[in-house]
Amino acid sequence: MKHFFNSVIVASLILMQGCANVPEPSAFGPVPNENQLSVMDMETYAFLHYSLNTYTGEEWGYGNEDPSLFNPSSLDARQWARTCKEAGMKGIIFTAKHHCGFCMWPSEFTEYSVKNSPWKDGQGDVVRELAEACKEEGLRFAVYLSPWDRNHAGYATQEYVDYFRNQLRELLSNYGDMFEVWFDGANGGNGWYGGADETRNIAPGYYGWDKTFALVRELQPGICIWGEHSSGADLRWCGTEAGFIGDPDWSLLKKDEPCTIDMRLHGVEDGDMWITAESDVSIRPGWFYHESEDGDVKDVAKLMDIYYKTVGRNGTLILNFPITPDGLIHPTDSTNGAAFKAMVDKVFSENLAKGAKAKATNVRGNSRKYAASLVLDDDPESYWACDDGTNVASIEIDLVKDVTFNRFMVQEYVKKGQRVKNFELEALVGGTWVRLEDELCEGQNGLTTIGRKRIICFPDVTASKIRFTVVDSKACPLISGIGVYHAPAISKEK
Ligand code: FUL
Repeated sequence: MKHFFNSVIVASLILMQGCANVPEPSAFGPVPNENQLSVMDMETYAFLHYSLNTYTGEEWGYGNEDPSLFNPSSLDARQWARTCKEAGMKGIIFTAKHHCGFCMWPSEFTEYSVKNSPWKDGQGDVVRELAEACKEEGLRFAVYLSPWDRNHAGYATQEYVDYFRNQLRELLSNYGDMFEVWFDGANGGNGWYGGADETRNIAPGYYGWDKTFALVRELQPGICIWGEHSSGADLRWCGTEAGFIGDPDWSLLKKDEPCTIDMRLHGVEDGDMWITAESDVSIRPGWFYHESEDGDVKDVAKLMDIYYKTVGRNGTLILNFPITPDGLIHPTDSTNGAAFKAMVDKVFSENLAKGAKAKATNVRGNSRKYAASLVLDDDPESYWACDDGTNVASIEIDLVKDVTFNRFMVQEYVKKGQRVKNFELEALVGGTWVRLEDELCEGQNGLTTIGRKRIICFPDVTASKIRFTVVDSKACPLISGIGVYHAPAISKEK
């Protein structure tokens, strides 16, 4: 008997030892850096567009607009920060300088700024007011500094590149930590250029981005750069300003290959650098405020559609709020923004699979450390993993009773790479497995890559079990989260 117990103990120790020895999966392909991960986790953040355009009705100022136009009666950066927070934004990117060249901070390198406006007798600094307001509201702060400057006399010469870098140094040194710097791609063309009033085109390589990016990283080591991928940007433009990212969306590009619009939309499956897709869209048709658009503010239904097609497609969303000539965010924009956050919270507050039973066709080394059930805990660091070489596997979630749902969310453990190429989703409806497709991907057959977060939308289905199957993956799948939700219908009434 004693001999039997000893054997059991020895066997248990061997089993436990075996689990402890299951090797951690290695990373596959490019992985995000810490800065990228922190921005990806923000999911939604705001743009605020505000400049002389706000007073001229333009979208792109020519560069000769009079600074005296800038004299808001009620500029309140705290109202901007509060409104953005109430809309669920985790940070704000501010147009410190748009294409017209007018600086919203008193730059020491130009006279074309708020210091020569009547606002606060030229003593004001919009960038500082917003940086402080963000801090108070617990939001992260960032700047948009347009490389194209239609005011500067030296634009298209080296003198301007030096000026641009000086401005960047000024902004990144004096306003606290920033999460992102945004270098818009609109470049060259006609403009005022200090009175030359002509067309200036720039040669490829003009901005010397490698050097500029090095400066940015030296000044703000925790920042993400939005811009030229070949110089090592962290975030890419997703190819549209309409509020959607492509499907599939790989967070990868090839560093030495030019990036086409198609690559911006979808990334590149066999890319050699990690670069998250960021989608920028305005809550109104324009980026800047125009009274004529007051009746055309995106409503909660449209904003949810955008959310599913951006955050739900492995990217991030920048939602723009224009500032009015008074210096405020318009009440309709605030109301719709808050309704958007309320709806996101409502849809995703209750994971209907919480507490359900999960079993998988393969678990790495049969170890509890990689168990199927880990997809249902709230720990983003735990994940279900398969054995190396097992790239096709299923997980079945037993909801125990019939549950009605219309959203499915799945997350890969991207710290070890984006791996899944295709997956299937099925629901057990009245004893029959039924395939679910994404109703937001019209005409597409099958569900593609996952990445940090993928949300699938479909009409209400009532089922007792769900089966998630990875049908093609670059390496053994690592799934950190699964959620099942029921989104209420959105009423069309305003
Ligand atoms: C564009 C710019 O040209 C627009 O004016 C706006 O700033 C938008 C966010 O990026 O490309």
